[in-house]
Amino acid sequence: MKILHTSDWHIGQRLHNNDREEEHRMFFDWLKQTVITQNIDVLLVCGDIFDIGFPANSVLKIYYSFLTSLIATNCRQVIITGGNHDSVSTLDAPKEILKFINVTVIGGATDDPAAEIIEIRDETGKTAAVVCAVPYLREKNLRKSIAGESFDDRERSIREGILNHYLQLSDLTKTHQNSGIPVIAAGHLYVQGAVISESERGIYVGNQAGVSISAFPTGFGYFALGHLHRAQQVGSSPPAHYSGSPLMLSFSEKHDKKRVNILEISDGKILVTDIKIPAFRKLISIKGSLAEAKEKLASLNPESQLCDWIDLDVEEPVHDPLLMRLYDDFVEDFNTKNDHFKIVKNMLRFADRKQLDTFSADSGLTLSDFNEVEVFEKLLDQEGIFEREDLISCFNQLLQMVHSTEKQD
Ligand SMILES: [Mn+2]
Repeated sequence: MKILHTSDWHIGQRLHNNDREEEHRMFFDWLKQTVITQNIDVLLVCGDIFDIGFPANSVLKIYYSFLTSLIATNCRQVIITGGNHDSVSTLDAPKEILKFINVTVIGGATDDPAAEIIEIRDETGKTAAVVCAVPYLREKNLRKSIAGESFDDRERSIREGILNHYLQLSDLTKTHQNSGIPVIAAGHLYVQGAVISESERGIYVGNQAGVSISAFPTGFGYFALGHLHRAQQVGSSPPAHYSGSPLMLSFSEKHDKKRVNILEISDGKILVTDIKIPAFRKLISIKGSLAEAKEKLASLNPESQLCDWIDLDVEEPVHDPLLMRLYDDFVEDFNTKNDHFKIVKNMLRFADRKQLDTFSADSGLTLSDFNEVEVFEKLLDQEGIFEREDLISCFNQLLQMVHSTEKQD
């Protein structure tokens, strides 16, 4: 029996305001073909299905089209769990209907961890594996907040809450474990020591709140993780893997090899392999003086199926207003004349000028390098506000309302 583990689809994501729907459609075509050619029985998706809580109808359409396209395949069961980007109610709303096409949705945690336990049967109806489909655990699922509590105490109790959740699931699946049936634990969380990239929007998980993989209870045969966008293995016994996002969600992921993980279960053993996802477009960073950048841009060869996206970072030694004008014209002209390449992010800096905006004081970053939540978090940092989960979740809701009204079709 084969399970395909993927996560962090982020359908509806925009990169520097550029739509990715075409890439997502191509990914889902590829995924459906992979399900067929690899004879996948179960598809397990570990959170962050959508990029925002209330996605546009065109985004929902991509999701439902994909799920229904699996009906004609050998995939007998799809398990969808919610991530920190997902709204529990958006994911859960079609749950009852999706059941009829063998899609199980666990949008958020409830008081009953047993609801997350899904038995996977083989063709003969025998239980071949068990998936503990743990969604993103929100602070309210994990602990009661205590007035006057320190930041460290709060993080410690979040960690304990996470581990306790998995402990309950391990206890609840003891019978299966004792009969040699592999139990797979899903999760949408940060595991200590894992490598993060720029596109992960931290809601409450600062690095300190990460749980060490060795602290998890025993009894699981594999940890199927989501949350981090870089595919990586974070534990070996039992194997613990982040499948990573199928698309490069930020320029910091431009060299990442995107993949899905395949678990092959036979005789109670799990063999883990992975399959590379084709890059439908490349993300390219170009740095240098304007002349150097022009030369590098001219030497690019169109190789991708879709237009490649470019992050152009030009630095000139001496401040020159005329050059600023030439630069803007160049970027505009380049984008008008090119079908295969598009500059989606660009910056012109002068070495003799200190940047005025606070974001770039020491890092060389400008406001456009940050997403809205990161800017809000910087404000909280600046104001020394540590009780931030409610504020950030309120800010996210507002942001999602803005995003979901921005684009309607
Ligand atoms: Mn994510």
